[in-house]
Amino acid sequence: MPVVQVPPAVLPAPVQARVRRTRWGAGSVEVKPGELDTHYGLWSSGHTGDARILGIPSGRELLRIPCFVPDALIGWGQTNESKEIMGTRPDGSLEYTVADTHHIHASYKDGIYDGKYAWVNDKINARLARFRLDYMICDKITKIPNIQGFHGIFPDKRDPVDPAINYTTRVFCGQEFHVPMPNKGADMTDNTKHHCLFTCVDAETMDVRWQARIDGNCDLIATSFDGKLAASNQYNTENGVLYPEMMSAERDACLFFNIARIEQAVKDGKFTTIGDSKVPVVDCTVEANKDPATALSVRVSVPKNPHGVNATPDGKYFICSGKLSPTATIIELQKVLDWFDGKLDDPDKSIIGEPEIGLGPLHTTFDGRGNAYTTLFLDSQVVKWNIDQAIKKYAGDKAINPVVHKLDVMYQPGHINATNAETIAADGIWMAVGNKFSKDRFLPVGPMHPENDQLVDISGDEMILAHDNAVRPEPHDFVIFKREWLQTKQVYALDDHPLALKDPKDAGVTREGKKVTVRMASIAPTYMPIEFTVKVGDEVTLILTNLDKVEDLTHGFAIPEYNVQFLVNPLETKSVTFKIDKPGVFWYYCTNFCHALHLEMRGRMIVEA
Ligand code: K7E
Ligand code: CUA
Ligand code: CA
Repeated sequence: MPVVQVPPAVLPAPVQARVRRTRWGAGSVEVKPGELDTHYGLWSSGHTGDARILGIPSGRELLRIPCFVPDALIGWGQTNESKEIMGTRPDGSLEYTVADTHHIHASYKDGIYDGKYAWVNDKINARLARFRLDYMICDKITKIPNIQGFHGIFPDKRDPVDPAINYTTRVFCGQEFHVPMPNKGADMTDNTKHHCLFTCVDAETMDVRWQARIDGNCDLIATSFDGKLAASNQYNTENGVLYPEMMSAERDACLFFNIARIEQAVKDGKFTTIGDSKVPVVDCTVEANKDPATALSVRVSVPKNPHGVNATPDGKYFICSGKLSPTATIIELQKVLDWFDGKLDDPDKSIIGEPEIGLGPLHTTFDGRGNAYTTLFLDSQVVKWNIDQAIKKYAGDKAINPVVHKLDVMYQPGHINATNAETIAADGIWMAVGNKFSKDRFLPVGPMHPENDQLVDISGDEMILAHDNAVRPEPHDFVIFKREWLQTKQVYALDDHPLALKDPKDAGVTREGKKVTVRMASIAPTYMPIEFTVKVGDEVTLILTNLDKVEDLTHGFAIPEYNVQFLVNPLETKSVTFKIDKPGVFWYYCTNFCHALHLEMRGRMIVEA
């Protein structure tokens, strides 16, 4: 949808206000009955450990996608298929049942999203989950070895060397907390032996390709549109353990990685390994990378405990926020590449702007018209500022004020993102702001407050607050993009599962000793079979295929006293395995309203003593 720019100067003031509101692009936030949202939002969920799909501008939550932690609705963490993705202990129980998702990003092709994958991190247990966006399910989880406090992620946007690979093939992962390497009980109080790693995961196989040992830590990650650079802001260049130590330096850094050189070093065998891990680890510490001709990484200094690093949609700059400094730092990527090529003597000369924007700057987004929008945690504001003006000011024109507008938000904002803003096609229509506190914005619900996601119209000169949206704590990051970039499939294919029951005539029970396999079909309003008999001491594997192929015709399957409940969507197959330990009659039934005879959709598991 092109933004219609009506020149307001030629209109009377009251009309200007209306024109700006209704015709300057964004229009009404209301999505009327029968209408659809114009944009998808991918939201992390924080310590509920999953991800969410929102419609924008309505702000409606359309779906939660479980990944790291069990989900009672769909049976995630209970079905054999989901347990295999999540990882189990030898006794079959889940390896982890808690997670903390922060950063979610989607796969790229030609600088925009290709609608194929998205990834999210688990900060608690150092895992990376991948979502298939066609089915909107988690299909792989990778445990990152050797690290703790896995925080930032970002997919690359193309290959640094091969021009034919114009799409995502890597996901970069940052480690925030220093640990001994290996972390197996030695060097526990010797801080000099604690390190952080920057990790590269293969986007397709989800195998860990390589890691890079660094000084200081990683926080957020950004990648360049040309594929050549990835970077992490570092708030703890001091390698401190206590927060006063972490705040002792006036400037920390944005640490740049030269991806092509690192991968060449891995190919050339210039790496070590850590403990039992086979992952190649290259050396990206400061001391080892002083010579630009061979350096794998370089630090650009950023004032004090920066948080957030974001790539501008024109591909030219990375912007870091000061957090403890009231500034944003603009780093020109070509100049960083020039340093690696020996054409720039000091990496800090890649800094081409450092505007003062307000207190507690955290994250930045863009409108595609040259403006940046940064959250100010301490001021409870979003500041809109002009990147070119900030560059001109830094170059010497002190009279310039790059700040365009400030908007109060409610309250203490963290992440921020505008429509299409992480791509080359930022459209400057809507912007969402994730506020960590909501205080008085909603009906009181006791001590535990919701958070407040606010939507802002950024299509005009000034930002206009469009609506408040109470959210369950606590999403951190999110991306928003036009709905045309994502085509989902509404029905599974029977061949997606090797054990799908293709013909209801094959439904029934087979037994091998104490192992019983129940192959079952659901066709509204019945299961096939509607009765089966097992014995105490058996181990039952029940494989259920939903043979209804009508969109939206989802069935549930629950067994009382056996702790079984999961969903099967149209043509989906899932299985559960459980021990039989109680004799009696147990009505299995459909939990998901599917048909006029939904309540009649039930059958009996008869358990003989
Ligand atoms: Cu992305 Cu919340 Cu993990 Cu900033 S972090 S606010
Ligand atoms: Cu099937 Cu309700
Ligand atoms: Ca610091």
